Amino acid sequence: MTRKKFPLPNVVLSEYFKLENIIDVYPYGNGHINHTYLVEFPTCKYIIQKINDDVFANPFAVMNNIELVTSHIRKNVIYNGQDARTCVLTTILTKYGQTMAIVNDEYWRCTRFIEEGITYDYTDNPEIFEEAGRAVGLFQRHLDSFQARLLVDTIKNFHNTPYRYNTFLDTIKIDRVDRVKECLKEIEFVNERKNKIDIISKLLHDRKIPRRVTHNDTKLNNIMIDKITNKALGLIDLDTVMKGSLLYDYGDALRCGASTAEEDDVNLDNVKVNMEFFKVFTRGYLSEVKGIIVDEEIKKLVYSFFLMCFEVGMRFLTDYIDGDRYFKLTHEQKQKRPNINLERARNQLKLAYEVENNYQQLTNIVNEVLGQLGYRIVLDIEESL
Ligand code: ADP
Ligand code: GN1
Ligand code: MG
Repeated sequence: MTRKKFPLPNVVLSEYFKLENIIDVYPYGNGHINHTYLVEFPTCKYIIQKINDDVFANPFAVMNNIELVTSHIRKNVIYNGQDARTCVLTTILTKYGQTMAIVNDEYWRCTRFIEEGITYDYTDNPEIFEEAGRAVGLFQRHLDSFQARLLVDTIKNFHNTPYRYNTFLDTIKIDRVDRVKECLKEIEFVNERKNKIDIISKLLHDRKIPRRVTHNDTKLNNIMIDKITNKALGLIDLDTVMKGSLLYDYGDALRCGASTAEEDDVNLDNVKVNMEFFKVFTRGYLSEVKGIIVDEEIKKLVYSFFLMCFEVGMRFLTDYIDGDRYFKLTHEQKQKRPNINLERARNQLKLAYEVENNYQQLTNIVNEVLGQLGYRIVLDIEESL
Protein backbone atom coordinates (compact mmCIF):
# COMPACT_ATOMS: atom_id res chain seq x y z
CA MET A 1 0.00 0.00 0.00
CA THR A 2 1.39 3.44 -0.89
CA ARG A 3 1.34 5.95 1.93
CA LYS A 4 -0.39 9.28 1.51
CA LYS A 5 1.80 12.34 1.36
CA PHE A 6 0.92 14.76 4.14
CA PRO A 7 1.88 18.45 4.38
CA LEU A 8 3.97 17.81 7.48
CA PRO A 9 6.66 15.20 8.12
CA ASN A 10 5.62 11.66 9.00
CA VAL A 11 8.19 11.67 11.79
CA VAL A 12 6.16 14.38 13.49
CA LEU A 13 2.83 12.63 12.97
CA SER A 14 4.22 9.34 14.20
CA GLU A 15 5.19 10.97 17.52
CA TYR A 16 1.46 11.05 18.14
CA PHE A 17 -0.37 8.65 15.83
CA LYS A 18 -0.29 5.39 13.92
CA LEU A 19 0.17 6.70 10.38
CA GLU A 20 -2.01 4.09 8.68
CA ASN A 21 -5.06 5.26 10.63
CA ILE A 22 -4.84 8.86 9.46
CA ILE A 23 -7.32 9.79 6.77
CA ASP A 24 -5.96 13.23 5.96
CA VAL A 25 -3.90 16.17 7.20
CA TYR A 26 -4.30 19.72 5.99
CA PRO A 27 -3.32 23.28 6.95
CA TYR A 28 -5.93 24.88 9.17
CA GLY A 29 -6.99 28.33 10.39
CA ASN A 30 -5.64 31.81 9.77
CA GLY A 31 -3.27 32.45 12.66
CA HIS A 32 -0.32 34.74 11.95
CA ILE A 33 2.22 32.95 14.14
CA ASN A 34 2.21 29.14 14.33
CA HIS A 35 1.82 26.52 11.61
CA THR A 36 -1.47 24.76 12.27
CA TYR A 37 -2.71 21.47 10.77
CA LEU A 38 -5.83 19.41 11.22
CA VAL A 39 -5.35 15.65 11.45
CA GLU A 40 -8.41 13.68 10.50
CA PHE A 41 -9.31 10.16 11.65
CA PRO A 42 -12.52 8.25 10.89
CA THR A 43 -14.17 9.29 14.17
CA CYS A 44 -12.21 12.25 15.52
CA LYS A 45 -9.78 15.06 14.71
CA TYR A 46 -6.71 16.63 16.27
CA ILE A 47 -4.79 19.85 15.79
CA ILE A 48 -1.02 19.68 15.36
CA GLN A 49 0.99 22.91 15.51
CA LYS A 50 4.59 23.81 14.88
CA ILE A 51 5.42 26.37 17.53
CA ASN A 52 7.06 29.41 15.98
CA ASP A 53 10.36 29.48 17.86
CA ASP A 54 11.48 32.71 16.19
CA VAL A 55 8.64 34.33 18.11
CA PHE A 56 8.68 32.12 21.23
CA ALA A 57 12.32 31.67 22.18
CA ASN A 58 11.44 29.21 24.94
CA PRO A 59 8.77 26.73 23.78
CA PHE A 60 9.15 24.80 27.07
CA ALA A 61 8.01 27.89 28.96
CA VAL A 62 5.09 28.27 26.56
CA MET A 63 3.92 24.71 27.17
CA ASN A 64 4.50 24.96 30.90
CA ASN A 65 2.35 28.11 31.12
CA ILE A 66 -0.36 26.44 29.04
CA GLU A 67 -0.44 23.32 31.22
CA LEU A 68 -0.67 25.40 34.41
CA VAL A 69 -3.40 27.66 33.10
CA THR A 70 -5.51 24.99 31.40
CA SER A 71 -5.37 22.74 34.49
CA HIS A 72 -6.62 25.62 36.59
CA ILE A 73 -9.47 26.53 34.22
CA ARG A 74 -10.38 22.87 33.74
CA LYS A 75 -10.94 22.46 37.49
CA ASN A 76 -13.28 25.48 37.52
CA VAL A 77 -15.16 24.36 34.42
CA ILE A 78 -15.76 20.87 35.82
CA TYR A 79 -16.76 22.36 39.18
CA ASN A 80 -19.41 24.36 37.31
CA GLY A 81 -20.66 21.19 35.68
CA GLN A 82 -19.50 22.14 32.19
CA ASP A 83 -17.66 20.12 29.57
CA ALA A 84 -13.93 20.74 29.96
CA ARG A 85 -13.17 19.18 26.57
CA THR A 86 -14.99 21.97 24.76
CA CYS A 87 -14.25 24.91 27.08
CA VAL A 88 -10.49 24.34 27.55
CA LEU A 89 -7.65 23.29 25.29
CA THR A 90 -6.59 19.70 25.95
CA THR A 91 -2.95 18.95 25.21
CA ILE A 92 -2.38 15.52 23.68
CA LEU A 93 0.86 13.92 24.85
CA THR A 94 3.37 12.30 22.51
CA LYS A 95 3.75 8.54 22.55
CA TYR A 96 6.60 9.17 25.04
CA GLY A 97 4.25 11.13 27.33
CA GLN A 98 5.66 14.60 26.55
CA THR A 99 3.72 17.84 25.96
CA MET A 100 5.92 18.63 22.96
CA ALA A 101 7.64 16.65 20.25
CA ILE A 102 11.04 17.97 19.26
CA VAL A 103 11.83 16.81 15.75
CA ASN A 104 14.82 18.12 13.82
CA ASP A 105 15.05 21.12 16.11
CA GLU A 106 11.40 21.98 15.52
CA TYR A 107 8.87 22.11 18.35
CA TRP A 108 5.49 20.50 17.78
CA ARG A 109 2.41 20.15 19.94
CA CYS A 110 -0.98 18.56 19.59
CA THR A 111 -4.40 19.44 21.00
CA ARG A 112 -7.84 17.95 20.80
CA PHE A 113 -9.72 19.57 17.93
CA ILE A 114 -12.68 21.35 19.49
CA GLU A 115 -15.23 20.19 16.98
CA GLU A 116 -18.19 21.50 18.96
CA GLY A 117 -16.92 25.05 18.54
CA ILE A 118 -15.98 27.49 15.84
CA THR A 119 -13.59 30.45 15.66
CA TYR A 120 -14.52 33.37 13.43
CA ASP A 121 -12.07 35.54 11.54
CA TYR A 122 -14.88 38.07 11.24
CA THR A 123 -18.49 38.19 12.34
CA ASP A 124 -21.42 40.46 11.63
CA ASN A 125 -23.55 38.78 14.27
CA PRO A 126 -23.75 40.90 17.46
CA GLU A 127 -24.92 37.90 19.47
CA ILE A 128 -21.63 36.15 18.73
CA PHE A 129 -19.56 39.20 19.55
CA GLU A 130 -21.34 39.66 22.88
CA GLU A 131 -20.44 36.05 23.67
CA ALA A 132 -16.85 36.81 22.67
CA GLY A 133 -16.94 39.54 25.34
CA ARG A 134 -18.21 37.02 27.85
CA ALA A 135 -15.47 34.54 26.89
CA VAL A 136 -12.74 37.12 27.50
CA GLY A 137 -14.30 38.19 30.81
CA LEU A 138 -14.81 34.60 31.89
CA PHE A 139 -11.16 33.78 31.16
CA GLN A 140 -10.14 36.54 33.54
CA ARG A 141 -12.64 35.41 36.16
CA HIS A 142 -11.32 31.84 36.01
CA LEU A 143 -7.77 33.04 36.43
CA ASP A 144 -8.48 35.56 39.15
CA SER A 145 -7.66 32.84 41.67
CA PHE A 146 -4.48 31.74 39.87
CA GLN A 147 -1.04 32.74 41.12
CA ALA A 148 0.24 34.97 38.30
CA ARG A 149 3.84 34.62 39.44
CA LEU A 150 3.91 30.97 38.36
CA LEU A 151 3.93 32.10 34.73
CA VAL A 152 7.01 32.86 32.68
CA ASP A 153 6.92 35.82 30.28
CA THR A 154 6.97 33.98 26.97
CA ILE A 155 7.56 37.24 25.07
CA LYS A 156 9.03 39.95 27.24
CA ASN A 157 7.46 43.43 26.98
CA PHE A 158 4.69 42.04 24.77
CA HIS A 159 2.21 44.84 25.52
CA ASN A 160 4.73 47.35 26.82
CA THR A 161 3.81 50.00 24.26
CA PRO A 162 6.64 52.46 25.13
CA TYR A 163 9.13 49.60 24.68
CA ARG A 164 7.50 48.74 21.33
CA TYR A 165 7.82 52.40 20.36
CA ASN A 166 11.58 52.33 21.04
CA THR A 167 11.91 49.24 18.85
CA PHE A 168 9.97 51.12 16.16
CA LEU A 169 12.42 54.05 16.37
CA ASP A 170 15.43 51.72 16.15
CA THR A 171 13.95 49.95 13.14
CA ILE A 172 13.48 53.26 11.37
CA LYS A 173 17.09 54.25 12.08
CA ILE A 174 18.38 51.00 10.64
CA ASP A 175 15.95 51.00 7.68
CA ARG A 176 17.20 47.51 6.79
CA VAL A 177 15.32 47.10 3.52
CA ASP A 178 14.99 50.76 2.54
CA ARG A 179 11.25 51.04 3.13
CA VAL A 180 11.10 54.07 5.43
CA LYS A 181 10.55 56.34 2.46
CA GLU A 182 7.32 54.46 1.65
CA CYS A 183 5.70 55.06 5.03
CA LEU A 184 6.55 58.60 6.12
CA LYS A 185 2.92 59.54 6.77
CA GLU A 186 2.32 56.50 8.97
CA ILE A 187 5.56 57.12 10.87
CA GLU A 188 4.45 60.69 11.52
CA PHE A 189 1.05 59.47 12.77
CA VAL A 190 2.79 57.21 15.27
CA ASN A 191 5.29 59.86 16.40
CA GLU A 192 2.56 62.43 16.98
CA ARG A 193 1.02 60.12 19.59
CA LYS A 194 4.18 59.08 21.43
CA ASN A 195 3.13 60.95 24.59
CA LYS A 196 -0.12 59.09 25.06
CA ILE A 197 1.04 55.50 24.92
CA ASP A 198 2.41 54.85 28.40
CA ILE A 199 -0.76 55.20 30.48
CA ILE A 200 -1.41 51.49 31.14
CA SER A 201 2.26 50.58 31.63
CA LYS A 202 2.57 53.47 34.12
CA LEU A 203 -0.56 52.45 36.03
CA LEU A 204 0.82 48.91 36.27
CA HIS A 205 4.25 50.15 37.30
CA ASP A 206 2.77 52.46 39.96
CA ARG A 207 0.54 49.60 41.19
CA LYS A 208 -2.58 51.64 40.57
CA ILE A 209 -4.09 48.72 38.64
CA PRO A 210 -3.44 45.03 39.34
CA ARG A 211 -1.09 42.85 37.37
CA ARG A 212 -3.25 39.86 36.46
CA VAL A 213 -3.09 36.74 34.36
CA THR A 214 -4.10 37.82 30.90
CA HIS A 215 -4.36 36.14 27.53
CA ASN A 216 -2.75 39.00 25.61
CA ASP A 217 -3.96 37.96 22.16
CA THR A 218 -7.75 38.04 22.29
CA LYS A 219 -8.49 38.43 18.59
CA LEU A 220 -11.74 36.90 17.49
CA ASN A 221 -10.22 33.81 15.91
CA ASN A 222 -8.72 32.89 19.28
CA ILE A 223 -12.19 32.78 20.85
CA MET A 224 -14.12 29.53 20.67
CA ILE A 225 -17.88 29.84 20.23
CA ASP A 226 -20.32 26.93 20.43
CA LYS A 227 -21.35 26.01 16.88
CA ILE A 228 -24.93 25.24 17.78
CA THR A 229 -25.86 27.58 20.63
CA ASN A 230 -23.54 30.51 19.70
CA LYS A 231 -22.50 30.62 23.38
CA ALA A 232 -18.94 31.33 24.52
CA LEU A 233 -16.83 28.23 25.12
CA GLY A 234 -13.40 29.61 25.95
CA LEU A 235 -10.14 31.06 24.66
CA ILE A 236 -7.56 29.17 22.64
CA ASP A 237 -4.07 30.18 21.40
CA LEU A 238 -2.69 30.40 24.92
CA ASP A 239 0.96 30.98 23.94
CA THR A 240 0.97 34.53 25.25
CA VAL A 241 -0.77 33.91 28.56
CA MET A 242 1.33 36.02 30.92
CA LYS A 243 1.11 38.65 33.60
CA GLY A 244 -0.51 41.81 32.29
CA SER A 245 -3.48 44.14 32.50
CA LEU A 246 -7.00 43.00 31.76
CA LEU A 247 -7.24 46.16 29.67
CA TYR A 248 -5.02 44.54 27.05
CA ASP A 249 -7.49 41.71 26.58
CA TYR A 250 -10.53 43.97 26.45
CA GLY A 251 -8.93 46.44 24.02
CA ASP A 252 -7.34 43.83 21.77
CA ALA A 253 -10.60 41.96 21.23
CA LEU A 254 -12.33 45.20 20.27
CA ARG A 255 -9.63 46.25 17.86
CA CYS A 256 -10.27 43.03 16.02
CA GLY A 257 -14.03 42.60 16.28
CA ALA A 258 -15.47 46.10 16.75
CA SER A 259 -14.15 47.40 13.48
CA THR A 260 -16.39 47.70 10.44
CA ALA A 261 -13.57 46.19 8.35
CA GLU A 262 -11.21 43.26 8.53
CA GLU A 263 -7.65 43.84 9.72
CA ASP A 264 -6.13 43.85 6.23
CA ASP A 265 -8.84 45.76 4.35
CA VAL A 266 -7.04 48.26 2.09
CA ASN A 267 -10.01 50.57 1.74
CA LEU A 268 -9.56 52.79 4.77
CA ASP A 269 -12.99 54.36 4.28
CA ASN A 270 -14.37 51.02 5.42
CA VAL A 271 -12.51 51.22 8.73
CA LYS A 272 -14.77 52.68 11.41
CA VAL A 273 -15.78 51.73 14.93
CA ASN A 274 -18.81 49.48 14.95
CA MET A 275 -20.67 51.13 17.85
CA GLU A 276 -23.20 48.36 18.26
CA PHE A 277 -20.43 45.77 18.46
CA PHE A 278 -18.52 47.93 20.92
CA LYS A 279 -21.60 48.00 23.11
CA VAL A 280 -22.45 44.30 23.02
CA PHE A 281 -18.85 43.24 23.63
CA THR A 282 -18.57 45.65 26.56
CA ARG A 283 -21.81 44.27 27.98
CA GLY A 284 -20.67 40.65 27.66
CA TYR A 285 -17.27 41.46 29.12
CA LEU A 286 -18.39 43.64 32.04
CA SER A 287 -21.08 41.16 33.01
CA GLU A 288 -18.37 38.53 33.58
CA VAL A 289 -15.75 40.67 35.33
CA LYS A 290 -18.16 42.35 37.73
CA GLY A 291 -16.68 42.10 41.21
CA ILE A 292 -13.17 41.64 39.82
CA ILE A 293 -12.50 44.73 37.73
CA VAL A 294 -11.49 47.84 39.72
CA ASP A 295 -12.53 51.45 39.05
CA GLU A 296 -9.08 52.52 37.81
CA GLU A 297 -9.35 49.83 35.14
CA ILE A 298 -12.90 50.78 34.19
CA LYS A 299 -11.74 54.36 33.61
CA LYS A 300 -9.30 53.18 30.97
CA LEU A 301 -11.53 50.82 28.99
CA VAL A 302 -12.02 53.19 26.06
CA TYR A 303 -8.35 54.17 26.12
CA SER A 304 -7.33 50.49 25.94
CA PHE A 305 -9.29 50.15 22.69
CA PHE A 306 -7.29 53.05 21.23
CA LEU A 307 -4.01 51.69 22.59
CA MET A 308 -4.37 48.17 21.26
CA CYS A 309 -5.20 49.45 17.75
CA PHE A 310 -2.28 51.83 17.90
CA GLU A 311 0.14 49.23 19.27
CA VAL A 312 -0.56 46.53 16.72
CA GLY A 313 -0.63 49.14 13.94
CA MET A 314 2.83 50.25 15.05
CA ARG A 315 3.99 46.61 15.26
CA PHE A 316 2.82 45.88 11.69
CA LEU A 317 4.53 49.07 10.52
CA THR A 318 7.75 48.19 12.37
CA ASP A 319 7.73 44.76 10.79
CA TYR A 320 7.09 46.13 7.31
CA ILE A 321 10.07 48.47 7.71
CA ASP A 322 12.13 45.56 9.04
CA GLY A 323 11.32 43.39 5.99
CA ASP A 324 8.43 41.24 7.35
CA ARG A 325 10.56 39.21 9.70
CA TYR A 326 7.98 38.74 12.49
CA PHE A 327 4.65 38.61 10.63
CA LYS A 328 6.08 36.46 7.87
CA LEU A 329 4.31 36.36 4.52
CA THR A 330 2.97 33.10 3.16
CA HIS A 331 3.90 32.09 -0.37
CA GLU A 332 0.50 33.31 -1.57
CA GLN A 333 0.81 36.65 0.21
CA LYS A 334 4.25 37.17 -1.35
CA GLN A 335 2.63 36.80 -4.76
CA LYS A 336 -0.62 38.68 -4.16
CA ARG A 337 -0.17 41.00 -1.17
CA PRO A 338 3.56 41.79 -0.84
CA ASN A 339 2.79 44.93 1.22
CA ILE A 340 0.28 43.27 3.52
CA ASN A 341 2.01 44.38 6.71
CA LEU A 342 1.92 48.02 5.59
CA GLU A 343 -1.73 47.57 4.63
CA ARG A 344 -2.53 46.07 8.03
CA ALA A 345 -0.62 48.90 9.72
CA ARG A 346 -2.60 51.57 7.86
CA ASN A 347 -5.85 49.80 8.68
CA GLN A 348 -5.11 49.49 12.41
CA LEU A 349 -3.78 53.05 12.72
CA LYS A 350 -6.94 54.29 11.01
CA LEU A 351 -8.99 52.42 13.59
CA ALA A 352 -6.94 54.04 16.39
CA TYR A 353 -7.75 57.41 14.82
CA GLU A 354 -11.45 56.54 14.70
CA VAL A 355 -11.43 55.59 18.38
CA GLU A 356 -9.75 58.92 19.22
CA ASN A 357 -12.42 60.80 17.32
CA ASN A 358 -15.29 58.98 18.98
CA TYR A 359 -14.17 59.05 22.59
CA GLN A 360 -17.24 60.81 23.88
CA GLN A 361 -19.67 58.42 22.22
CA LEU A 362 -17.66 55.37 23.34
CA THR A 363 -17.53 56.70 26.90
CA ASN A 364 -21.30 57.23 26.84
CA ILE A 365 -21.79 53.65 25.72
CA VAL A 366 -19.60 52.32 28.53
CA ASN A 367 -21.61 54.41 30.99
CA GLU A 368 -24.86 53.05 29.63
CA VAL A 369 -23.63 49.46 30.00
CA LEU A 370 -22.22 50.15 33.48
CA GLY A 371 -25.64 51.49 34.49
CA GLN A 372 -27.49 48.49 33.02
CA LEU A 373 -25.24 46.07 34.87
CA GLY A 374 -25.57 47.81 38.22
CA TYR A 375 -22.02 49.16 38.46
CA ARG A 376 -21.77 52.25 40.70
CA ILE A 377 -19.12 54.14 38.73
CA VAL A 378 -19.96 56.73 36.04
CA LEU A 379 -17.13 57.72 33.71
CA ASP A 380 -16.14 61.23 33.01
CA ILE A 381 -14.50 61.63 29.59
CA GLU A 382 -11.51 63.48 31.11
CA GLU A 383 -10.72 60.45 33.27
CA SER A 384 -10.90 57.99 30.44
CA LEU A 385 -8.41 59.84 28.23
P1 ADP B 1 -1.67 31.20 15.84
O1 ADP B 1 -0.80 31.50 17.00
O2 ADP B 1 -0.94 31.00 14.59
O3 ADP B 1 -2.77 32.22 15.74
P2 ADP B 1 -3.74 29.39 16.87
O4 ADP B 1 -3.43 28.53 18.06
O5 ADP B 1 -4.60 30.56 17.11
O6 ADP B 1 -2.35 29.79 16.17
O7 ADP B 1 -4.40 28.45 15.77
C1 ADP B 1 -4.81 28.96 14.52
C2 ADP B 1 -6.28 28.63 14.28
O8 ADP B 1 -6.46 27.20 14.32
C3 ADP B 1 -7.24 29.20 15.32
O9 ADP B 1 -7.67 30.50 14.99
C4 ADP B 1 -8.39 28.18 15.27
O10 ADP B 1 -9.26 28.47 14.19
C5 ADP B 1 -7.69 26.85 14.94
N1 ADP B 1 -7.41 26.03 16.15
C6 ADP B 1 -6.26 25.99 16.87
N2 ADP B 1 -6.35 25.08 17.86
C7 ADP B 1 -7.59 24.54 17.78
C8 ADP B 1 -8.30 23.52 18.52
N3 ADP B 1 -7.73 22.85 19.53
N4 ADP B 1 -9.57 23.20 18.13
C9 ADP B 1 -10.15 23.84 17.07
N5 ADP B 1 -9.54 24.79 16.34
C10 ADP B 1 -8.28 25.15 16.67
C1 GN1 C 1 -0.90 37.63 16.09
O1 GN1 C 1 -1.20 34.55 16.63
P1 GN1 C 1 -2.37 35.38 16.21
O2 GN1 C 1 -2.61 35.39 14.75
O3 GN1 C 1 -3.57 34.98 17.03
C2 GN1 C 1 -0.07 38.27 17.19
C3 GN1 C 1 -0.91 39.28 17.97
C4 GN1 C 1 -1.45 40.34 17.02
C5 GN1 C 1 -2.24 39.65 15.91
C6 GN1 C 1 -2.70 40.65 14.87
C7 GN1 C 1 2.15 36.16 19.40
O4 GN1 C 1 -1.97 36.89 16.67
O5 GN1 C 1 -0.11 39.92 18.94
O6 GN1 C 1 -2.28 41.25 17.70
O7 GN1 C 1 -1.44 38.65 15.25
N1 GN1 C 1 0.44 37.24 18.09
C8 GN1 C 1 1.72 37.27 18.50
O8 GN1 C 1 -3.63 40.05 14.06
O9 GN1 C 1 2.52 38.15 18.16
MG1 MG D 1 -4.35 32.63 16.92
